[in-house]
Amino acid sequence: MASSVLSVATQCVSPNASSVSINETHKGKAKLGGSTLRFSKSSGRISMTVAVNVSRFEGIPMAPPDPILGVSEAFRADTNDVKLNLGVGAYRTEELQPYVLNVVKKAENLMLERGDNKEYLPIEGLAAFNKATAELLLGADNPAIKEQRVATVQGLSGTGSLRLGAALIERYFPGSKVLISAPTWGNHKNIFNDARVPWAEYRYYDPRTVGLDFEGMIEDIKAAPEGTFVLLHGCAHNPTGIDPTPEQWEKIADVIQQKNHIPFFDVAYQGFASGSLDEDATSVRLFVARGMEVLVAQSYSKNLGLYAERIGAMNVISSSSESATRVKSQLKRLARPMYSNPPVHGARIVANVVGTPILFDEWKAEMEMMAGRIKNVRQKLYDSISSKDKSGKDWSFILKQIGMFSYTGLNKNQSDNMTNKWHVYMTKDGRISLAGLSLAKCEYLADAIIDSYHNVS
Ligand code: PLA
Repeated sequence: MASSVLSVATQCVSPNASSVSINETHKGKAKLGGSTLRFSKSSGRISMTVAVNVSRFEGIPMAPPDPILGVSEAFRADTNDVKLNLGVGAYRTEELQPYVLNVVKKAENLMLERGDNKEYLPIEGLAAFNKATAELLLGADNPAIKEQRVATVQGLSGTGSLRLGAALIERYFPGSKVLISAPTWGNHKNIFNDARVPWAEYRYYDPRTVGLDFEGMIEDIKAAPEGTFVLLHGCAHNPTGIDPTPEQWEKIADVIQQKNHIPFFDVAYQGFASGSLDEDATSVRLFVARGMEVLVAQSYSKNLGLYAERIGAMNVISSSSESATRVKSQLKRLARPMYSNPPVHGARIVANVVGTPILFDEWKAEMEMMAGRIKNVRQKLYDSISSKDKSGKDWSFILKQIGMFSYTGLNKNQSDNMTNKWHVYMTKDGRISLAGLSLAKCEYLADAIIDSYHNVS
């Protein structure tokens, strides 16, 4: 622990005091319990400072572990071989190993061959990346892109891009609220709290049907004051895995348009939900095609497996190119004092993969493979649970959910039992990441879920 000076006392102290020694240079120190006394002598007076092992950070309390990333820390500490990490949404192979996509390795080789330098990027990021990411999101021939109505700024993956969007709201829409789904990805609340943007919830999940509370959602969006930002998950809703149908998306767009709200999409799983980049972007494109102004945060953590590269983007689709230019200038102004400019490596990988037709096609195939593996374990988990559980409970919701997660409906006690008894690590809201599950472990997981569901209240 760092020691700090608690008090400075200037007093006459005999240099001959038993525990004290003063050297030739008239300076000295002595130990007293856990404290250190320091002396210096000037003009016949001895000044004494008492350094005690009490930190000036004493007033800072211990933060709780993160509800998602903290699960990985607990997992690492468990020495039991049967342990399974279904906490964080990170793709694993059937052997439960992290996976670096082949297209990523190829893009990195290209970068190495070219000998790309490490100069700072502009504040808004790599131009080739910004172009590629907006086109991937909206479709290259989208009129909004052609009309230069899209302000795109490279961000620190999905989280950093959301944070930048939140900062824009805080600065230019003071007092405006953001409506978020109940439940939502836990970090959404932290992001808006830290950006000092007030938020409220709209109904989303109906525990009775283990499905979407569509009526509740529409009512709550309707009831919000005009000009509210509505945070929507572009696809593969986290944590529930429940997405609106295309017809429901149209109705959601109707209400948002009627109420003059501003949709704010979080697109963290494009291509990862259905296996198709275009299909997973239909929600966003539907709003843009209506001429609405839309905010979209993108992430390449999951679909390109670039988790630690922190690559994503904040896009603002505006109704005019002039306002898009102004918005972009302000996004840059917000970014500069926060992190100055974004990292280049992930941006180059994305730009190379999206901009090289052979790599782009290979990426799509690898994404289909990953999405397919998740669908396979989803099916196997359902088959295992429904054949083992004789209680008659309907587990078909597992198959109806989409994306990397399954929202099991297990409560906190039951989730604790999964971890404490079965060494299955998961978030306490009952979410499991199927991307961290193998076909080989489905039977084991089914036993754990059945035990926790029926034997723990
Ligand atoms: N938005 C949603 C809906 C997410 O689920 C996540 C990641 C992000 C944004 C941000 O990811 P990024 O910053 O890496 O781009 N959610 C994970 C990881 C996969 C996490 O909590 O950080 C999850 O396990 O929920």
